[in-house]
Amino acid sequence: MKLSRQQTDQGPRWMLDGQPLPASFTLAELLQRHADEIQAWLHERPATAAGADVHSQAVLPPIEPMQEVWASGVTYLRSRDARKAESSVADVYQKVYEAERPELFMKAIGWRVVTSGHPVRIRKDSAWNVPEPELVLVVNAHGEIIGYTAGNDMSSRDIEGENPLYLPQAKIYNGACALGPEIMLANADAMRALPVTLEIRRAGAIVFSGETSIARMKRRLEELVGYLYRELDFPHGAFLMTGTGIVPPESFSLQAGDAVKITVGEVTLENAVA
Ligand code: DO4
Ligand code: MG
Repeated sequence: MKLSRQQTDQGPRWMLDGQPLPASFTLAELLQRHADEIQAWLHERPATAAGADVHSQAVLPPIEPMQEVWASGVTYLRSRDARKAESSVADVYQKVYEAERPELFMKAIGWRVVTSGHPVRIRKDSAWNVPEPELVLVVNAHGEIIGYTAGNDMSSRDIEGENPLYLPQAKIYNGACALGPEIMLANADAMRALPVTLEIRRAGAIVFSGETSIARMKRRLEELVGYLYRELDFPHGAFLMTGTGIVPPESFSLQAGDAVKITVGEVTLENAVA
């Protein structure tokens, strides 16, 4: 089952497998259910008859304004090596890759998120920028993984490389977080070997492409969620980016006009760089 959110002539509306859910449906309410109740609960929501009276106008990010997006870092060997190469203090990345406690940071609040068809941005005060294609977990209020989507953790490598304490500025700015466009409802077992691909085009030609698999991640998905929920409540549920396993070479930086295409399992996220 696939959830998406669209702007319609009647306002923002959640869709289930392309059919409008009742106007009263919210993701926050769905994410208060336990994982084993969700399918039945969704089947009880009558879709608007054939969507007859609802006309879609634009795709919206599959998140509500109050939901938080968190992110994990250095969960793949490739990310550890890229951080070590860019940083003036390479040691911290080696240590966090090996540590029991993962790196987790807040990436965005729902209203800041963009989705396919909307631009992502690079900071004006940064000269070295990359997209980070990531599996994004959708987690309910009880800390259970109930679905996934695709994500782009846009990152300024020179800012983080100068000093790891600049991480929030390298990671959090306008247009830095893209998710969606759909949420695939699935349990963690269905995600363990999902393929992830990244393709970047410039003036129509591919300038970088790469692929990986969730199976190459060092940490377990439940482990990342377990740390996030240890001392933090998410009454409306949460989204957790799980880290990148694809990093373009050191010589590469995004430019305005580039087209970024990320596929995670069955979800494809496409954004132009503003
Ligand atoms: O330590 C910095 C963040 C790394 C990151 O975002 C990633 O590995 O995906
Ligand atoms: Mg990342």
